[in-house]
Amino acid sequence: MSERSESAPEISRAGFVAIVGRPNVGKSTLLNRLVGQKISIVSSKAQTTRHRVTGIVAAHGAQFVFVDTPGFQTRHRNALNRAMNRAVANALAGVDLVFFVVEAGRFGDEDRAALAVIPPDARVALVINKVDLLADKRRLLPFIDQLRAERDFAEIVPLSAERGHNCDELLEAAAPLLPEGAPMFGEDEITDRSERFLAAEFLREKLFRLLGDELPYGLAVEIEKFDTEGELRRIHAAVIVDKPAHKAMVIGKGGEKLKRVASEARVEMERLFGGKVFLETWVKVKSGWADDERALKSLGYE
Ligand SMILES: Nc1nc2c(ncn2[C@@H]2O[C@H](COP(=O)(O)OP(=O)(O)OP(=O)(O)O)[C@@H](O)[C@H]2O)c(=O)[nH]1
Ligand SMILES: [Mg+2]
Repeated sequence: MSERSESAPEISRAGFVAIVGRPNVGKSTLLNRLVGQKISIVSSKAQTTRHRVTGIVAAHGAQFVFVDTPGFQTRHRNALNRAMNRAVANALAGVDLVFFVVEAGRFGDEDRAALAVIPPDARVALVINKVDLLADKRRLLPFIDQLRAERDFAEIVPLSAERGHNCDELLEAAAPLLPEGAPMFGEDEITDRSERFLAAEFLREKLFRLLGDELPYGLAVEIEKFDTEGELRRIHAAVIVDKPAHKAMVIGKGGEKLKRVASEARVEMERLFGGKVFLETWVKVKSGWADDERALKSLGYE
């Protein structure tokens, strides 16, 4: 084979694609799958993603700049929930394409509310995720028909983000929907978020995964120090909890829980950053932070 035919095809299209849907449908799993690296955190709990996370992919002659968003919320419990919905609306402004993600066989009021946030003039591709969970594949066609009645979709692609089934087909179908133009980011860039942001997110993911059901929603992570010395990153992170009683739950017996959380987060940071990480963590109580606009701003919420 000649060198020319082995090289990547020229990029002639580029655009922003927002990934939108109700909580827990697999938006972040899809972003990670498309980028080929874990940059957006994932858990089985709803409301895992709280911030806009950008992932950059070149495929089928196009540069996709994906924007993962928090699951759109229909219940506004506090200022944090409002900030998360704001992040969804901001991500939708001026994008070239929207991936609206649903779970195969499930379309309810929460999905309908998320769909309604997408501006009427936006181009939308419907992504039907988790098809691996559909025991009876014959249910897919009637489900697609049901969704067609909800909106005019430019493309409809059933896939499994977790297994990687049909994900490249989604990129192939979406590439022609992006505007013609030169790439907006360099070839080796995968996200516009900083290592500092990603470090906080990875730690929050491990907390979400290793703690009980109620705790995650009162948790946040603040990076207090992030120093790079050659290949080594020294990171000091504070885990913010809402109530004094939660502090002990995060730390665990003999500090065991926090140690495990930090060690799992460190492994993922080292994988993504490509160097050693020295991670120090402690827990800080900030009562009512999730309903305090000023506290939210200082924690990097929109
Ligand atoms: N079986 C199956 N599970 C999936 C698939 N994609 C995602 N999941 C699971 O669904 C859960 C939610 O995934 P996330 O990617 O965090 O979902 P999300 O839409 O980003 O959720 P929020 O950020 O909370 O809105 C996790 O437990 C994933 O492992 C899939 O294709 N098949
Ligand atoms: Mg998410």
